[in-house]
Amino acid sequence: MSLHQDSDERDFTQPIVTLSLGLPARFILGGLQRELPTQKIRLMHGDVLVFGGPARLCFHGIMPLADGLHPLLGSRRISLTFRHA
Ligand SMILES: O=C(O)CCC(=O)C(=O)O
Ligand SMILES: [Mn+2]
Repeated sequence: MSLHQDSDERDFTQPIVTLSLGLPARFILGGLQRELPTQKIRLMHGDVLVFGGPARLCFHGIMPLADGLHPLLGSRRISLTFRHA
């Protein structure tokens, strides 16, 4: 998933909450403009990531997954994303 901003919601006062399941992923967290530097955060099975407040509109994405086999979910990653639409 390439670098993007979650900006379709009507209410930016509510955070975006994601739950990662299955294969590990590298989350790319940037700034409020696409051009700003990014950092990578490793997300493992069961990790919850919350971005809200001043980070709510930060650009973000997911690096392509490395091959692997998760003991419960096999060769896949599932991301449950909660947002106030
Ligand atoms: O897969 C993820 O953890 C991020 C998902 C995401 O950014 C989105 O659904 O907008
Ligand atoms: Mn997003």
